[in-house]
Amino acid sequence: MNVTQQRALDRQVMGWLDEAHTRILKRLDQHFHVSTKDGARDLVTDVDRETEQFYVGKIHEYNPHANILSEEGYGDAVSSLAGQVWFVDPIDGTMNFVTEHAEFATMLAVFEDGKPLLAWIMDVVNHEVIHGGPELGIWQNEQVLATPLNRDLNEGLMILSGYRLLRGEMALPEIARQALGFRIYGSAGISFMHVLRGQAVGYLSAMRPWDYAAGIVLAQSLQLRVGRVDGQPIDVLQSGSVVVATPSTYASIMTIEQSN
Ligand code: 2AM
Ligand code: CA
Repeated sequence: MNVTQQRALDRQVMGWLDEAHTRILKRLDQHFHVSTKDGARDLVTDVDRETEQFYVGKIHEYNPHANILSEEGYGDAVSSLAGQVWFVDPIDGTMNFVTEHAEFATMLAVFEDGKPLLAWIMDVVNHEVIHGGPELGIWQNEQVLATPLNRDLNEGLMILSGYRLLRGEMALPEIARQALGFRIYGSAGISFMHVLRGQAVGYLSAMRPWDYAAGIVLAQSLQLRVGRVDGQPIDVLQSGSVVVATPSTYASIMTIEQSN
C-alpha cells in the first residue's frame, strides 16, 4: 500500500472512530451489562462486544480478505502475519470504562505481510486520536506529533502495571524507585498516549497482542524503543512483557532488568 492509499485509509478509519466515539459515549449514559471473563477483575460489557462487531464489520467492508485479531472473539483465528492483519481492542481499560466512565481507549492497528502500516489509539472521552505510521508520520487529531525528548528514567514519569508492581514482577519495584515518579492508569492505550506525547518517559506491562499492537507501531514511528524485558524483539502475535520508552530510559530499564 503506497502512502496515498495509507492516507486515504487513515481518513476512512478516522471516520469509523468518530462514529465509535458517538456510539460509546451514548452507551455510557444507558444501562449496559457487565460480566467477568478470566476472574473478577477481567471485565467485559455489551459495549466491548458491540464496538468490536462494529469495527469487524467496517474492516470486512473495506477488505473482505483481511484477517482480524481481536479481543472479544468476533475476529479470526490469526496464526500468521501473512497478508493484511488487523488488531482490534474495542474498549481498552474496561475497568475504567465501567467505574470511572473515563480513561479508557479504543485501538486499531493494521500490518501488511508483517510490516506495520498504520495504527490508531483514541482516548474516547477526550475525543483525542493518536494515529499514523512509519511512512505517514504520527498525528494527534490534525496536529503532527514530534519525537519526544530523550529523557532518562530519573528525569521523567514511568508508567507501570499496578498488578505486576504489587507482585514485584519484571523488576518493576526497582524501576519505580529509580524513576522521577511512577503512574498507573489501568489502560494500555491511555498509557501509550502519555509516552507518545512525551508526558511519560516509558511504560512497562505484560500485554496481549491487541493491548500493544497499535502502541508499538506509533512508538516506533516516533523513534521510541520497544522490546521485551528479556531483550528479545517483539513478535506481535505473542503475549508477554512490553517495554516502550525513550532511548535513554529504555537503556536504563534494560540495565535494571539484566541485574534482576
Ligand atoms: P482491557 O481492558 O482491554 O482488558 C490494565 O488492566 C490493562 O491491562 C488494560 O489495558 C487491560 O486491557 C489489560 N489487561 C487486562 N487483563 C489482562 C491480562 N489478563 N493480561 C494482559 N493484559 C490485561
Ligand atoms: Ca479490551
